[in-house]
Parts: sequence; structure tokens; C-alpha cells
Amino acid sequence: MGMKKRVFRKVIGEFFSTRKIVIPLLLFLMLAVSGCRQATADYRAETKKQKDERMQWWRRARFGMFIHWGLYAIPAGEWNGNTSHAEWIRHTAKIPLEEYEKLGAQFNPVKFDADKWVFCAKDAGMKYIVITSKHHDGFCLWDSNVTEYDVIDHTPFDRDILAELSDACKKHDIPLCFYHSIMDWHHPDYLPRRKWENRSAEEADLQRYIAYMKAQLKELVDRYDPAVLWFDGEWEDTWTHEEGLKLYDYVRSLKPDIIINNRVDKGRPGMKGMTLEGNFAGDFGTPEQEVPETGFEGVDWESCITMNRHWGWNKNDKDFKSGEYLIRQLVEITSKGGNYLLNVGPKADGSFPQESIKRLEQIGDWMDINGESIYGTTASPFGHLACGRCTAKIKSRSAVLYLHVFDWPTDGRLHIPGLRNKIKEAYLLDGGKKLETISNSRGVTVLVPDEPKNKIDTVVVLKVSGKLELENAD
Ligand code: H79
Repeated sequence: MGMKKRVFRKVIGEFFSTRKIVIPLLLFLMLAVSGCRQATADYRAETKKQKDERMQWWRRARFGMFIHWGLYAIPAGEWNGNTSHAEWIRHTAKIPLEEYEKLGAQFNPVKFDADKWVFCAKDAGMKYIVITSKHHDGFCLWDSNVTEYDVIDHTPFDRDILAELSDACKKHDIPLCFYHSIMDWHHPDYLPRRKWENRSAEEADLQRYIAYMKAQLKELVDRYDPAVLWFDGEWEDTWTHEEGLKLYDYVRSLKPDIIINNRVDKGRPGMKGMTLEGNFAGDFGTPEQEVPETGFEGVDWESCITMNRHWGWNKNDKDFKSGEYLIRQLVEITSKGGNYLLNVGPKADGSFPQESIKRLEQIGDWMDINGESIYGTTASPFGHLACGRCTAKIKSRSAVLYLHVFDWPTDGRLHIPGLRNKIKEAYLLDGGKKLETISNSRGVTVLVPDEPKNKIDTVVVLKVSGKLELENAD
């Protein structure tokens, strides 16, 4: 017995005293531990500093382009004489799956030119692009390995749209992002079926669908390196909070610094934009067709809004908002600390609607001169300003206030009530003309020219020294 013990000790002793073994063993243990951490990483547990760094480009950007494009562009909103449809047409016109699939044969967007799209966005002053990799209809704009229901396999058009767009975005240095619908009216394993459909759901297995969606997301991240994933269609009963958390962590594990919207999870009440308090995943809120009454302190959000009444191309919808309206909407949202995601629904031939191009150019003309008052700014420190809106760049010992004057004063005097700071400099952003200011007990009065530079929004810049001091700001 004693003999055996000694031999055993000797063997063990040699084993551990041999550096050759100990070092690799330690390395192995360290790797194993860090590997486990990776696999179970809770990406939502990051510090404020880490999140601030991840969100930085997005917060500075303020303005992006949404693109809704797919097979639904072919009927262009019209089905059996009803002209009110768009990207929901398969559902709203109750089109059987086989019939909807046939649209693929007509999808041949010969005018699609990724560089042109990117120039349109950049010239408008937009800083990122979010395109529908897949909308609710399930049709995919890239050559997916896990379905034939995509642009390469299901249409005569032999070009990978997302590949071309991703190349163009890289070339012209603008982040590309994907809208990806969780709801899928095409995949046999997605549940629930539309109520009006008579497709059998007997063999369907939602877990298999989720695996399919994750495989697609991996393709998208690996091939095109999106900056944001913008989920949608999470409101159906089959999607759960648990799956939402898992999907969020999965996408972050593919690309740790990616940004993901709140529709990945079930945290928003009904179809509202902002997430409720609680353990919900999602980096930013998503008000849709809506500008919130006020901003949300410390919460990121992005209003997505159409130029007319539809997201997908609808040839009969001529109800476009004016360029003036859109510019002021951008300013309004920025002054509340949000981002503005403005939609374009390209036609089936791959071109942007003329009405959209015109408005993007109008916005671009204004942004060329006034972009400084949008990018990298934060919400207005004022509760309300009679003359218009305010965006700001605030530091601990100084601040720049951009006063967006919608209603130009008729008496040459622009009043900023409640502002207590010493004014270092005041000037028009357009052209740089210096302006005089008068400080009194009520605040600051800026003496301005009789006519505004731009009737839509003339920006008056105020540089103030010291910590920003406002009184009765509401
Ligand atoms: O992708 C865009 C929309 O298709 C999608 N989200 C934006 C970004 C969206 N999904 N649902 N909704 C918007 C709201 C739901 C509206 C509905 Fe209807 C009411 C669906 C059916 C009735 C509006 C009217 C859409 C179709 C008919």
C-alpha cells in the first residue's frame, strides 16, 4: 500500500513539477474559462462607458435613410383595383402564397444603381442607410444559402442587391444597416399563419424557423458587416421575451459593437415606440410615424417616418410631405435628442421616386449649410422656445446653442428668455454674419437682420462661456 502511495505521489509530483505540462495546462484552463464566458456573455451588462462608445457614431449621426424594397414594389400598391396597399400587400389583399411568389418572375430592377442610392442619401446629409434585408413577406434581397426565396434564386435579376449596396457604402464611407423582419409570411416553420390563409401549420416548428433566421443573420453579418440590426414584427404572440434576449445576445456575439433596436424584444407596449422599464433588450426606441412630445433623458431613440403615406412604393400615393415640413421635422427630432430615419420606397425598376429625390435634394441644400447644427448635437436645454427649436453642444465650461428660427422676428429682435450666460459670440450659421446681443434680467436678445436667410429655418449660433445657466427654462 505504502509503496503504491509513494509511487503515486512521485508520479503526481513529476506531473506538476514539469513546466512543460503546467504552463499549457494553465493556458488551457484560462482559455476554457474565457470560452465559457464568451458563450454565456450577457451583452446587456456592459458599462455606461462601453455603451456610450458603441452608440457614439449613431448618436452623432442624427439622420439616416430607411429603404423599403422587395417584391411588393411590383404591384406598386395596387391589387384588383384597390390602390391602398404597399409592403403589407400580401396580407392586406389576402394574396395566396403561390400567387405572391409569382411576382419574383417580374423582379428585374435594371435601373438599380447602388452608387446612385448612396449618393442620394449622402447628398441629403444622411449618415447611415437601413435597408430591408427581409420584410414580412419573407423575400430576401441577398443570395442567402438557406432559402431559394431570394433575389438570386427566385428572380431573373442575377445581382446580389445587398452585396452591391454594401460595396457602395464601404466605398463612400457610410454605414449600412439591415431591417430584418422576425415575422415571416413565407417560411413554412413560421407561426402563426395569417388568419385568412389555408396553408397547413401542422408540420410547422417555430424553433426551426428561429434557427433559419439566425443562420440568415450570420450570413448578413459575416458578408456585409451591418452597423445596425433593425428588427420588426416582434409583436406576434409567438415571439417571446426569452427569445428576444437570446436573439439580442446572438447578434451581439456575431459582432459585439453592433447596435440593435428595441423590437428584438417584447419591451414596447403594443405598437408604441419606446421600451417599458424592465429587463428588456434593445439599444434604442423606435417611434414609428411619430415624433414624441418630448425627448427621453438618457434614452436613445429614432423616429422612422415616411415621406408620403406608405413605406413600400405605392404609385398612387401622391400625398408627399413638403421639403420644408421634412427639414423642420429633422430639426424637431434632433432638438428632442432623437434620430430621424426617413423612408424611401424605390420603384420596381430600381429607381427612387422622383418626388423622393426632389425632397432629398431640398433637405441636402439646407444640410450643406446647416449640418453643423444637427450632427453631434444633443437635445435643447430649453423647455420651449417661441421662435423655433434649439440644438446644442454642451461642455462643462462652455456651450454652443443653435437656435433654429422657424418664425423670424418682425422687429429684428430675437428673444431667448432665461439665458443667464455671458455671450461670447453670436452669428448666422449661413454666411457667418456677426450679430449683436443684449443681456438683461429676462435673458438675451439677439439683434437680427430684417430678413431670414432661409424661411424654413435660419440658424443663429450663440457661443456662451461658463457652465450653461438657464432660468425658468420651461
Ligand atoms: O416596415 C414598416 C411597416 O411595414 C412596419 N414597420 C415599419 C417600419 C409595420 N408593421 N406593422 N405596422 C407597421 C403597423 C401595423 C399596421 C397594420 Fe396595416 C394595420 C397592419 C395591418 C393593419 C397598415 C395598414 C399596414 C397595413 C394596413
